[in-house]
Amino acid sequence: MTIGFELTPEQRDLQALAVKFAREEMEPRAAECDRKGLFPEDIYRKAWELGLMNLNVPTEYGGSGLPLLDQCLITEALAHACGGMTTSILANCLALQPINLGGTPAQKERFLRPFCAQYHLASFALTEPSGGSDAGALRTRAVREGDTYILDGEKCFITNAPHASLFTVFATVDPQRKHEGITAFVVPRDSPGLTTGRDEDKMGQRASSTSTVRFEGVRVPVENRLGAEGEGFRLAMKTLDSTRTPIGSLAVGIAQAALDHAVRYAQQRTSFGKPIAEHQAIAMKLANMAQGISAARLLTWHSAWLVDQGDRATLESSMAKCFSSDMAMTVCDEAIQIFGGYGYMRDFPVEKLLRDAKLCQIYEGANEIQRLVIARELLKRYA
Ligand code: COS
Repeated sequence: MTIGFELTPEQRDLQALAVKFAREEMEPRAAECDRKGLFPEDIYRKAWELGLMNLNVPTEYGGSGLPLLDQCLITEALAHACGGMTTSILANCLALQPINLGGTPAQKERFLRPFCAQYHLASFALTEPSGGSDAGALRTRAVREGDTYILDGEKCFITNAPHASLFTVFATVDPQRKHEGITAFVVPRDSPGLTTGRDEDKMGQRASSTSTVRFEGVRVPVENRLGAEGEGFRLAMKTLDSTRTPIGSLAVGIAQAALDHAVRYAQQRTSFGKPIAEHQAIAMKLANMAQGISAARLLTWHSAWLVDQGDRATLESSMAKCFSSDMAMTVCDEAIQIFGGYGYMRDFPVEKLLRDAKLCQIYEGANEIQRLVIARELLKRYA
């Protein structure tokens, strides 16, 4: 396939659909949801009705099976309106990806199809209170008894957990075996012994919902295990190889919103007799912001393109996620600076963007982990 930057008519249509939805449905509610910490499920339901959720579910199971590049275009457009809502909309892709990658055809039929037939939310349950970065050291236990596993443990910071009907859960069948013991399961919400905690009061992305998930003697049939025992860690890593790139796009969408606000403000606001955009100090900031956004967008497109070619994109997806989220923090910070005192006030939109961008440096692997992954992959290429 040749390299091109022109979107196809279908991609432009998808982008236009997402932009329209973001402007008409998400943007008008974003500030209120942020202030009150509301979870606007009616918006998520509408996103599902329009085909803006479950983008990675293959067509044979009723989904749209979109290439990752198309998913990134949609993600960026939605995040321009609200990062938190976009995280909740994307969370299904993260939770369903282990089933896509590691499920048998029968499991895909059983677990994926219902998500395309009806609106449901799913959660990806990997992180634990004892630590999220060292995923190989997780403590949730899965003990086999006949044809059933008994799950015991606790997960934390799980997106959409209070509202999810299905969880992809990573547990260990033998903690001594570290990552070799980790096994993935699909666990329905109504499983006795599964409970979710209170909705966390977050700094940003407050329209998404986050809580703990507890497993106390939760019985999971062996048919709900994804792959063999011990294959869960690699499945989680492969999942993140494709889902970190859209997080990069989410950060790009937030940063683009910050730049758009900053440019409009800098063109209207005058000081020393002219619009502040015409002062070099501000113009340089705008130029740097625009450069960072373009560079990040291209990294996300390249990483998504590699995944769509069937290539392993461990390095590129970590770069896309890490660079874009760091860039988004810088751009939002500069946007606040351009707004001056107004930027610090909740009546203006840019401080929310900074709070929303911050999470992109932390979730789906903290940026320190992304740098570790990048360095390891880089050194392999020199070995
Ligand atoms: N694709 C396929 N296999 C992979 C892989 C990938 N992207 N990454 C690692 N593996 C394999 C390795 O090849 C290795 O296999 P072998 O046992 O056959 O050698 C195995 O998995 C263990 O990998 P590694 O030795 O790299 O594991 P580490 O414990 O050193 O750490 C990191 C790996 C730190 C990268 C991992 O724990 C991680 O990504 N942590 C962050 C977790 C995260 O993102 N959490 C957020 C959850 S969603 S909000």
